[in-house]
Amino acid sequence: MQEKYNHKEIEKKWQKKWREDNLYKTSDKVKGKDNFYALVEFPYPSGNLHIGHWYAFAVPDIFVRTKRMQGFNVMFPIGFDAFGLPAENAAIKNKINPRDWTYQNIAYMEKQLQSMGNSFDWSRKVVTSDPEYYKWTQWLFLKLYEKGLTYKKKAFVNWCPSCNTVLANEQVKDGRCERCETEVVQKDLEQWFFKITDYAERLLSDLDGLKWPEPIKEAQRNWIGKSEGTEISFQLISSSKQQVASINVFTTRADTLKGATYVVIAPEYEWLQKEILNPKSEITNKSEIQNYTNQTKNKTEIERTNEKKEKTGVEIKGIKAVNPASGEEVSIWVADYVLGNYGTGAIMAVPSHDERDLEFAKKYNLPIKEITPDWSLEKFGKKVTKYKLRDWLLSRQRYWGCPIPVVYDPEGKPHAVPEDKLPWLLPDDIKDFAPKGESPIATSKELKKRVEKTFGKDWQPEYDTMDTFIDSSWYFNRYADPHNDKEFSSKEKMKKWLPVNRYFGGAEHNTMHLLYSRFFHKALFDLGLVNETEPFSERMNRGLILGLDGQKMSKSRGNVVDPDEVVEKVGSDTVKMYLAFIGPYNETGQYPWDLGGVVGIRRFLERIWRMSLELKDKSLEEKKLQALSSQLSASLHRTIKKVTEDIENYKFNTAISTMMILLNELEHISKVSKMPFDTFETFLKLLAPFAPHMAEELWCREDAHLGKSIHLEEWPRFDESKIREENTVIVVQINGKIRAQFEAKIGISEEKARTKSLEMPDIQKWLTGAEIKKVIFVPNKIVNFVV
Ligand code: ANZ
Repeated sequence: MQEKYNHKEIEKKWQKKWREDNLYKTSDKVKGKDNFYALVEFPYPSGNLHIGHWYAFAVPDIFVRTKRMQGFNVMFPIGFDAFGLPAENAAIKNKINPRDWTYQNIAYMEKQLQSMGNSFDWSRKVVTSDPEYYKWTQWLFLKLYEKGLTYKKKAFVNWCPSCNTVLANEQVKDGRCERCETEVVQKDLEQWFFKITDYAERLLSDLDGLKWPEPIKEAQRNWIGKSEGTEISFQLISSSKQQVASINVFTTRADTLKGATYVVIAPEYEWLQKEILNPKSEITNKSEIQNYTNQTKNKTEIERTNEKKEKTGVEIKGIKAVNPASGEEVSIWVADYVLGNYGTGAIMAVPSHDERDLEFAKKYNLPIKEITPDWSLEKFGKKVTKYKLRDWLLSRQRYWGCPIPVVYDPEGKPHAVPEDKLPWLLPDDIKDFAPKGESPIATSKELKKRVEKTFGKDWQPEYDTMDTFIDSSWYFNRYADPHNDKEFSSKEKMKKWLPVNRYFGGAEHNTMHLLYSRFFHKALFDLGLVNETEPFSERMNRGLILGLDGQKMSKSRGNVVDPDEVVEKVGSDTVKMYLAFIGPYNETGQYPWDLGGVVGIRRFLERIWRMSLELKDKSLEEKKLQALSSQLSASLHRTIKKVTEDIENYKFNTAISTMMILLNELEHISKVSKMPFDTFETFLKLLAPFAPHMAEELWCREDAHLGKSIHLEEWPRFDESKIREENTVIVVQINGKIRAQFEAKIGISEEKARTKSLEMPDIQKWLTGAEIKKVIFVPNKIVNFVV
């Protein structure tokens, strides 16, 4: 009886051995090798690895292992993005500390990740909620603060009434909280911001130099939303024709100025807010306007700009605006389809050319004036550039986040916590984490005491914590120097690794994480803290694994695939290889999990196992003696070429099918003759990134390898000249019917092919007595005698 492929034993054994040997630990420099930095988005410690994590981490490992075998000194680090709301929500539900919840999950997930058998360098692990890490998040926050890139202001913000915290625009999906789907409202609150808008132009123009897929770049361009237009000034006059004020409108269509039949200002427009409170104002319907602007406060930006929703507004009575091109007096309105924080917060409405204005004009019976667009009208204005991008709202009224290292003096003025007091620790004496509109940290006695003791009586702590996107905006720098307690990461070490060569991730990060990280890196570059202006040279987005039913996996649908269960049954190598086989990795497609496919891959691995055992029965001498037939040699080199190129282009699926074809051939050959052993060795090397445990096991069974890991072997090279097959089969036809065939050297001349055909008894039989009228020759393929 042949030994069975026991994945459990093999996988455990090799994972332990690799760990003990520190096989994937990367040093910063290896003589003669170039560094290569491969990055996967570090996971949130949600509690359990799901199949999505496998897809995100196990498949890129194929690429990483190949790079290592190709002679690069590869860094492939991993860590945990450990702060965040779910920990806090779970803590509230289960009455435990978010810290305990998080660290329990990390311990469990680390074990699960080990069972994946990935070539992660665990010695570089970072956990964003460790004080050793967040000390530097705070330090970086303060650097940006010193540079004037961090500021506090009162602003209308998105507020989730269920999570009781503010949300960044990016965290509001269709007017609802991204986490709990509660409808988001607007609140006027003092909040901290990063001035990402200062970097809008650089974030946009530097996209051109990045080797990123075009859809990601396009998503960022749209998000930044550059718009070149004109600011045009409109005079406001009272009913007695006195000039009251002037307002600037922003338009991208200055050529339509003559068609502007009314002016609209946003409810937040500062001048309007002041006028409402001004007793001498000429406006006659102040309370109506005030009611309207109050109503707007409950609406989100998404609602206000929703084209399907009916537009609303109120005329500002008692004053008019003068169209500078026509001199006509037009009415002024306040309407919430105009946003306070875009352009100038005011528009000229041209119903004959703008859909929204037309809809509004029809509803309120406003004039619609047909005009011929005329670019000479641009003289009324000055040229301006506007961006849709807003400053990054970074403060959160929640506990489980990096504390903002700021304190307030008795006058309420903010001060940075001095560097030598970092990490500014998250207080540990909080009992109730339930959100009440203010961070639970406000209940900490320890923090209050700490602040008074350190800074003086009546000094107050900042209770807000940072958005977790800050933690993930610089983690890739820390991996280069994860244990440094003097710097966030040394510039010298970062120089060895950054920018990241390949960043594997998901499309959900096209705008938030990827844009925030780019902003951070640029700001740090300007501070002289990093060596380059862009953190990630190449980025790819993977697709999505669906449940067996072809639907998105979710607990409520009951279609979630538990990777632990499958790994237990068929092994990590099979799961990884199946996920690589499911579809091209860099196309954001959706792939349903398919049990048949899993079984297919498992069988493929079992066939390789059997073949290895069969070969083992033959003596080494005999095996080495076998010369490769030119056909097999061509197949082998063609496979090496295809697999190498496919891996580089993330087409792991077609790389696997090419290996399957080669295995068929190898099986066939080993049945009819002795299979050359070095061919099988080459095959194992190609297999190593895909099924690292099995390849290692079969490799190390050969005495000749002296127990040296296959993962340290050199990647097979292909020889282009061997790919070209030397022989071909020429088909001989008579009147188009196949009558014989013979093997010949590629490039055989017409004359030789004809002579050879005529010598064949089968052909002579057919041609006796016939007159050859014509010979048609298709090089390397056909000789056809027309009789
Ligand atoms: C007159 C006009 C005529 C306009 C026309 C468009 C078409 P983008 O490309 O997105 O920058 N606008 C300006 N500020 C606004 C605000 N705060 N809230 C809502 N809408 C605003 O769009 C610029 C156009 O959007 C501007 O050009 C303005 O309408 C409107 F046939 O002015 B336009």
